[in-house]
Amino acid sequence: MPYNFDEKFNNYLGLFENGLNNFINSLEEQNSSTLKEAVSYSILGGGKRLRPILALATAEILGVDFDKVLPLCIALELIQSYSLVHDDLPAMDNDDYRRGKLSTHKKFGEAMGILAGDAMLNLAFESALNSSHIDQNYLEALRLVFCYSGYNGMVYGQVLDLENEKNSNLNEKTLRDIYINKTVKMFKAPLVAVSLIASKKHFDELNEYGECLGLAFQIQDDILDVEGSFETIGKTPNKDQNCDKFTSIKVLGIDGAKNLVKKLFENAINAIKRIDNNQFLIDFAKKLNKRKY
Ligand code: GRG
Repeated sequence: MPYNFDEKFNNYLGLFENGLNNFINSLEEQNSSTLKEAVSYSILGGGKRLRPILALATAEILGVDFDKVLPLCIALELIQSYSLVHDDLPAMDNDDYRRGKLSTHKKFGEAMGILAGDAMLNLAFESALNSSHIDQNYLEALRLVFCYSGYNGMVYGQVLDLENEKNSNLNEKTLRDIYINKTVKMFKAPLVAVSLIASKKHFDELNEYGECLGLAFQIQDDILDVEGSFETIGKTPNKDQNCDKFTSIKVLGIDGAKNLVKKLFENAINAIKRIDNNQFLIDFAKKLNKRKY
């Protein structure tokens, strides 16, 4: 069959959504249905599913069976969704909308927002370990995912982000540190975790691709905050601007930020050109470069 990006994307998406729906449907019915409702609300319907799609595409490139990585894909999306639920809480970014609908705490109350997020993180462990293919490589992949999403990754990035929100002396180095931890590591995780499952095959190329892609994605997020609308981004626009938050726009200006995004996507493509069967990941970067949400 001739290669077609949209078709391939939708195949990966279908595979992932099917696995995720099965996982959520299989959650035990409890005396109170609230937790399942809040978890389902937070993870189903909405979300671009970029990280699981990157994992599935990498699996195909490296010749790893999809059923080996699907539990990890579900774990990645549970972590992604919990982080957004917690990020929207009043104590953090305080946003009433996410993925085009009321944020979880607005729908279910603040305590349920916290608890649904906690449950999703734990469900991520359950999903990741619910595999019949657990070997040393797989355990290394899991260790990396939980490292990149936690103390030495996304959670640390969120701490830096909160601590530096109002820091007008913030320099480029600290900003990069925030972005690498808050955003980039969760982009690298699906790529390099699958490489670890495949005995580190093409680790460096995938790592470099993920780093450029993640950084470009975060700077785009800063641009979309300024230029996007609620209808396109599905959350409150101008949030950073209104809070006078220190972002890449402050350091580079809007045109400088756009130029850097372009350069980073080029670098991502150059990195992945060094491996075979790269067309989907090249096109993925090109598509992301044009994103409006
Ligand atoms: C609360 C521990 C904790 C961490 C929060 C993810 C995050 C860290 C904050 C959310 C706000 C933000 C701008 C994060 C940077 C990464 C980012 C742009 C996430 C949104 O990813 P998308 O666009 O979201 O892939 P969907 O909804 O498509 O999954």
